[in-house]
Amino acid sequence: MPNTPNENTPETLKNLSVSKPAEKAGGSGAVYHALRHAIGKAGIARGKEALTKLNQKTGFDCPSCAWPDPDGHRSAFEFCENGAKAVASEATAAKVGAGFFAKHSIAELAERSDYWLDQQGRLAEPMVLREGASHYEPISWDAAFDLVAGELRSLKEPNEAIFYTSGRASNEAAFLYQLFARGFGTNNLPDCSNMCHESSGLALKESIGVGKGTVTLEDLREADLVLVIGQNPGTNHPRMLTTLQQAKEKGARIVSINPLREAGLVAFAHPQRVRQALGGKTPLADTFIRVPANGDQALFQAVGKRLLELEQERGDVVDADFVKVFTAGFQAYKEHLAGTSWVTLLEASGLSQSVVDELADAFAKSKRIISCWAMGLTQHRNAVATIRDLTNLHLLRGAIGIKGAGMCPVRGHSNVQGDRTMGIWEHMPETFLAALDREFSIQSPRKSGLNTVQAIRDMKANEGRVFFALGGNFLSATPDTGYTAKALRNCRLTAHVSTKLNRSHLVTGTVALILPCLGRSERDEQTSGAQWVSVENSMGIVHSSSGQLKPVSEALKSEVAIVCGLAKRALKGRAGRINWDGFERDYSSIRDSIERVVPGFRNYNKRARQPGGYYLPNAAKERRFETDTGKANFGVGSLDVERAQDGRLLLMTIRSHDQFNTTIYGMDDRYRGVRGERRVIFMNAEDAKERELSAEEQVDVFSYFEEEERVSRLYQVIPYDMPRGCVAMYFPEANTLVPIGHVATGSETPASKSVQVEVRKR
Ligand SMILES: Nc1nc2c(c(=O)[nH]1)N[C@H]1C(S)=C(S)[C@@H](COP(=O)(O)OP(=O)(O)OC[C@H]3O[C@@H](n4cnc5c(=O)[nH]c(N)nc54)[C@H](O)[C@@H]3O)O[C@H]1N2
Ligand SMILES: Nc1nc2c(c(=O)[nH]1)N[C@H]1C(S)=C(S)[C@@H](COP(=O)(O)OP(=O)(O)OC[C@H]3O[C@@H](n4cnc5c(=O)[nH]c(N)nc54)[C@H](O)[C@@H]3O)O[C@H]1N2
Ligand SMILES: [Mo]
Repeated sequence: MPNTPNENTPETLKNLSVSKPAEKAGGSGAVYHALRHAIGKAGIARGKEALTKLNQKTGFDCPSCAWPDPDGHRSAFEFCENGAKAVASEATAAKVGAGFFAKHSIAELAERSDYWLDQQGRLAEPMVLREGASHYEPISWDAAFDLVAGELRSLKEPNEAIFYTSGRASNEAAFLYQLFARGFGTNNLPDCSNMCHESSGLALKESIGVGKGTVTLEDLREADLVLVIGQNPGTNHPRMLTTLQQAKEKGARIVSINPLREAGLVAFAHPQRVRQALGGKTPLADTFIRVPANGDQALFQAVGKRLLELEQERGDVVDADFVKVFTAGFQAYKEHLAGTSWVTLLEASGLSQSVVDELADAFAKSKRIISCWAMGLTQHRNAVATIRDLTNLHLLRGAIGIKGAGMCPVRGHSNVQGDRTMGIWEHMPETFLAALDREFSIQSPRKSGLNTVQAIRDMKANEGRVFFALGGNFLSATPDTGYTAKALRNCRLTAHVSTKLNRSHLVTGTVALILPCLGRSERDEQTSGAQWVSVENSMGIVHSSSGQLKPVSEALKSEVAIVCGLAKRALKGRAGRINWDGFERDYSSIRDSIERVVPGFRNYNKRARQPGGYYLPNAAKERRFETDTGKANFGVGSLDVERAQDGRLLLMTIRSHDQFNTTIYGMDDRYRGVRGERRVIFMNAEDAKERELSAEEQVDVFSYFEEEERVSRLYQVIPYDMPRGCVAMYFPEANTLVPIGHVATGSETPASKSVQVEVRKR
C-alpha cells in the first residue's frame, strides 16, 4: 500500500537557506518572479497570451484568489505575481497522459513530492485505476461515465455518495453539479469552504443575516481605519495591497493583527509604478498588534469592554441610535463584558492594556471602519465566537452599512463564494430547495448532508462509499492525513475532475478515475459555439470569464460537459430527463435556470456580460438585517481560548509564498526569508533556547488532542520574530498533525491554526 507522502519522512534535508525577512512586498522582484514563472512554464507565446487576457474585462478570471478586479480602468497587466504563477501552472504545455502513467506506477508516484507531481504538467486524458491494478490506464469518456453511473446505482442509498467541490468551479458547473447530487438524492455536498470561511459565513449570518462581506473596493478606499486580521495579503491576496495603498494614500490608518509581521503589510511597492518598481515603497500598516495564536477573541472582547468604559466617560462612543433601531442583544453583551474581568481578558489575549486601549481609541475616533480577515480567524475552535465578537465592535460603533465601513471576510479560492450561492452546501435553505424543485420538477432531499469533516468520518467508518470530487485535492487539504487516507481507501470508487496531478489521485478507493477538465484559461467550445462562464468574487460581484488559450489536449472536457455526461447516465426518473444535453450545448440555458432559482440573478445572461459585471443584492449593506430577530444581533460568547498546555506550543499551519493551497510552485518563502525547504518550523528564539534548540536544528513535531498523539518527523527550526508560545509550519505537510476531532464549534472547520504540539530534538 503506498504511503501518503505528507506522512513520509524524507531521508535528509539539505537545501535550507535562511535570510532576514523582507521589509516590503511587490516591486520589481514580483514582476521578475511573475514573468519567470509564466514564460518558463507555459512557453513564451502561451504565457504572454495568457497574461494579457488575465482579469481583463473581456478575458478570463484569475484562478488564484477571490480579490475583486478594479471597478474602473484596468491596466494592461491586471495580475499579481501569484496570479501569474497560478496561470502558468495551469497554462503549462507539459502533459500527463497514457504514456506517463504506463511508465510510473501508483506506488512510485506516491513517493514523489507534491512539487514534483505538479511539475509533470496537465492531465491530458481520462484514466482509470482498476481493482488491484498497479498503474492507471486510459479509458474512454463514455466508459468512464458508465463506470461512475454503475457504481452510483449500485449503492444501497444515495447518501452513500459524497460530492466534494473545490472553489474553482464556475457558477454554471457548480449549479449543475449540485442539481446532479440532489437529483441523485443526497445533500452530501462538502466543499473547501468547510475548511475555509465556513466560520465567517455562520458568524455573519447569525450577527447580520448574510454570510458574506458587506463592503466594496470603493468602501475600502473611503475608510479611516482598516484592520487586517489573521491574513497575509502580500502572498495570498497580493492585489489587495494596491487597494490598501490607495486607502493609505487617502489617509486611512491600517492595523495588522497577526502573530507574524508579514512583509506585505509592512510596505508595498506597486510593480506598475515606475518609482516603486525601482525601489520606492508605501509603508502600509501603522500598527502591528502581535497577538499570540488564538488570542483574538479575548482581544475583541477587551476592546468592546474598553469602548463601553469610554462611553461611560464621554457618552459619544456607542452609536446609540444605531444600536437602538438596528440591533438586538446589546444589554446582554454589556452585562457579559461587565462580568468578565480585565485580568481574564488581558491574560487570554496575551496583550497589554495599552495595546487594547490604543485599538479601542482608534475604533472610538471613526465610524469608517473596515475589518478584513482570513484564515487566522476562521481556523480555530472559537472561530465563530471570535468573528461575532469582532462584528460586535462594528455594531457598537454603527460601523456597518454606511460608506467606508463594514465587514470584509477575504475569500480564498476564486469562485468559492459563487459556488455557495449556486447551492454547493450541505444544508441549503428550504427556499432554495423549493425553487430548485419547482424549476426541474424534482424532489430534492431535505435531510442535511455531510460537511468535509463529517464526510471523512463517514468514509472512515463505512466501506464502499463513492467519493466524487469536482476539483481540489481532498487528501492533502483536509486534516489528519493518515486518518483521511484510510477513509479514502475504504471507498469503492474515488473519482476526480482535475487539471493537475495531485496526491488525491494516488491514495484511492478500490477503483479510481481521473477525469481531466479544461482550465479557466482555455477556450470552451461546445456544439452551439464558444462558451463563457461566470464567477462571483469576494465582494459579491458576478462577472463573466472567457477562456482564451487553445486547450492543452483535445481529450479534455469542460466541467459542465463532465457533469452533464455523468448526470444523464446516472440519474433516473425526472432528474434523468432534465435537458442535460441542452445545458451542455449552450451554457446560456444554464444561466436561464439559475435566474429562476437563485435570487439576485435577474437578466443574468446580459448582466454578467456587461464589463465589470454587477453586484449581487446584499441586505446588510443597506442595514436590513435578515436574522431571526430582524435586527443585527450582538453575539454573546464566553471566552474559549486554546492555551498551550504542559509546556507545549500552539501550532499555526500557514501558506508559503510559493504555493496555492496544496499546489506547490516552488520551495521558497521569499518574504519570510526562507529558501530551498518547506520542512521548517518557525519559533520564537526564547522558546527555542528553552528547548536547547539551535537555528536549523532538526526536530520531530508531536501533536496532542484528547488522548491521541500524532507525529511528523524531520523539520528544521527557524528562530523567528513571533510571540512566545506559538509556532508555525506549512500546510499541507503539517496536516498530519491536525486532529480530525479538533474543529471550530458550530462551523466544524478544522482548527488548523491552533494545534497543541511538542517539538523534540531528533
Ligand atoms: N498565492 C496564494 N494565494 C492564495 C492561496 C494560496 O495558497 N496561495 N490560498 C487561497 C485560499 S483558499 C485562502 S483561504 C486564502 C488564505 O489566505 P490567508 O488567510 O492569508 O492564508 P494563511 O497562510 O493561512 O495565513 C493566515 C495568516 O493568519 C496568521 N495567523 C495564524 N494564526 C493566527 C491567529 O490566531 N490570530 C491572528 N490574528 N492571525 C493568525 C498567520 O500568521 C498568517 O499571516 O488565500 C487564497 N489565496
Ligand atoms: N492545515 C491546513 N489545512 C488547510 C488550510 C490551512 O490553512 N491549513 N486551508 C484550507 C483551505 S482555506 C482550503 S480552501 C482548502 C483547499 O482545498 P482544495 O480546494 O481541495 O485544494 P487545492 O489545493 O486548492 O486543489 C488543487 C487541485 O485542484 C485541481 N484544480 C485546479 N484548477 C482546477 C479547475 O479549474 N477545475 C478542476 N476541476 N480542478 C482544478 C488541481 O488538480 C489541483 O491539484 O485547504 C484547507 N486546508
Ligand atoms: Mo480557502
